[in-house]
Amino acid sequence: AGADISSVPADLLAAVRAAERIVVFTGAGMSAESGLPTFRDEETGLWSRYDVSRLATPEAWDADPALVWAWYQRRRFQLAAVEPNPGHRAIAALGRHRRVDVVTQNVDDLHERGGSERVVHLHGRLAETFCDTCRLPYPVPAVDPQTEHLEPERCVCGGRIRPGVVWFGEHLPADEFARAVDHAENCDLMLVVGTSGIVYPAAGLPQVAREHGATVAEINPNRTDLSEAADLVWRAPASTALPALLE
Ligand code: BJW
Repeated sequence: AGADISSVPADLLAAVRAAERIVVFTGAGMSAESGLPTFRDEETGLWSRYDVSRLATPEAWDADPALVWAWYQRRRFQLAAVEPNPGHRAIAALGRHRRVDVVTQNVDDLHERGGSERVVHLHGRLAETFCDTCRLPYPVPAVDPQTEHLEPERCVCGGRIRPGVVWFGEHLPADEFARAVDHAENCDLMLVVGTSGIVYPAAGLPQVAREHGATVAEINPNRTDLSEAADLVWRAPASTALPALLE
């Protein structure tokens, strides 16, 4: 479904036009129309097909690193084959003449490839890899594994090379989270795009923004845990809503 400027809610358009500092807080729905699956959408979501406890936890890594590594290598490989969508590009375009900070839960790099320069990654980056023991960065190329299992490479220290993402039960990178809180406290508009708002502490950021006086607007085709607390809601997909709203 397309969204042109005439379908943009007037109060949302007015909020964007009035804002001096905008935070765009994004989740997997932001990249869905680029071809990357979300986590929790029924049928298409990654976790309708995979068991999260076997893949996205430190316990999963300890139990079967080859299973986890193969899954992430496949996703890293897929990422190289997709492109930013018009939503990513619209956010970047707005950032060229306004202060826009992107705070993303996404592990893809589509905001950067779409042209955004100010991007905080709360849950790490698929493109990065590091040693699970000495924790030094250890870049390895993305490959498409032909099997369910793929042994991770070894670091010189003997540790295993793991994906540079934040699993359940792991702490978010402290510096990135601190920057996200700072942006939330100091913006006057937060656009919450394509996140279910289930995963904490990231999902607490809209509340931080509200408590500091910002308007919070949700852009999502579906209702979420954050909808009720949002000042404005637009039920629309990111790739058409954002260009109509921001450009
Ligand atoms: C569209 C669209 C379109 C579709 N356009 N929209 C309080 C209570 C209970 C538990 C906790 C708590 N606080 C913390 C926890 C534990 C846990 C947690 O939050 N659990 C909850 C599930 C309850 N949090 C953590 O463990 C975090 N760490 C932490 O808290 O550290 C402190 C600590 C340490 C030790 C002990 C205790 C505390 C870490 C969280 C790490 C999250 N990692 C993942 C995986 C990353 C790697 C990977 O990619 O594999 O991050 S989980 C996954 O969920 C991923 C995402 O970033 C994250 C959020 O998902 P997102 O982006 O919202 O996606 P979906 O699929 O959920 O939603 C998609 C949305 O898009 C939907 O709304 C659609 O409608 C929409 N959509 N098409 C626009 N075209």
